[in-house]
Amino acid sequence: KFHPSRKITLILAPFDGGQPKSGVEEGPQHLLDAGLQSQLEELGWTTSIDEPLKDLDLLGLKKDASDVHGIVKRPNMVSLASQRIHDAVKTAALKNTLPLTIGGDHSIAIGTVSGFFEAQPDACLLWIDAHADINTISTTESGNLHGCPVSFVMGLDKESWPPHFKWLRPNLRADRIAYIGLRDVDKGEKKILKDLGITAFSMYHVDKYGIGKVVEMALKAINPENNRPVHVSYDVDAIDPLFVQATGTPVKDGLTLREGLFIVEEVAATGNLAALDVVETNPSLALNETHVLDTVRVGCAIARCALGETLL
Ligand code: Z70
Ligand code: MN
Ligand code: MN
Ligand code: MN
Repeated sequence: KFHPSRKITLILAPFDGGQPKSGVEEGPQHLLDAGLQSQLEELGWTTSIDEPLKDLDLLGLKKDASDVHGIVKRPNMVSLASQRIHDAVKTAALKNTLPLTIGGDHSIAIGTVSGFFEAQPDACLLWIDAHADINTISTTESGNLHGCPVSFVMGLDKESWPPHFKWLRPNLRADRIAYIGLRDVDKGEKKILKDLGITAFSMYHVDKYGIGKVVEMALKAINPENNRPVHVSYDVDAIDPLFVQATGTPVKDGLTLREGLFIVEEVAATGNLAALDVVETNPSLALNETHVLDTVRVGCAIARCALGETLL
């Protein structure tokens, strides 16, 4: 029953406006150059690249110092890009293809999650990350919108939103998201996770229960009958910097590469993976070419494992 269409729409999101470091917009091209598309075809998927988004960086979206809303940086740029990505993901899902969005920074998930959940309102979301990315406009200390996408798609603190996000209709419920890999969560974010009762497994839980039990518990919480489409939003910084160096905010003591791949293998085994994001690959932040190749290879491996490579 694994995604019966066996068709992937590759959505390239070369976007860096959700955080300060440039280079993350080069992520998608590096994964393509590493052979991502042929690797997926090899697994039996038909792939097509969403044409309009190839030139996301040509939308005229330049970092502009006057694009601010209080402490929040580049609300206009992030809103325009995520609206475009929202449309692409929604269209891909409605065509019964699996949207695979390659970032770019994690602010693009404002578009991927809201778009996918418009097409599949009964879906659930697995957020794999060192960070919770659930800061609101009121709690963010950095003003970087890649630290806020989950609060947007949940509609938290909507009164404070920059006016640019009027197009966005929040459609993610607190009982439909689970986290794995957390280890760098802000105080304000911890309070939100607690107040809303969101299922969140940090590295502490991975050590305590083992990754197998953690994935089982995460899926049980958001998809108890195993009948919901699953969206996985995968920030490569969930995996330890030993394996993933080329990313904007490496945080030590993360998932081993095998643990990181196991998570998506297990989702593949449920047969319900229906949307995937792979974000925060930043080739400019590596110390050497080996680091770039390692990180890009991990990005491709996440996609392949999610799409069934290791299923027997
Ligand atoms: C912090 C913030 C973040 C990724 C950093 C960090 C968020 N909580 N996400 N790197 N990928 O700025 O809100
Ligand atoms: Mn490059
Ligand atoms: Mn992160
Ligand atoms: Mn993230």
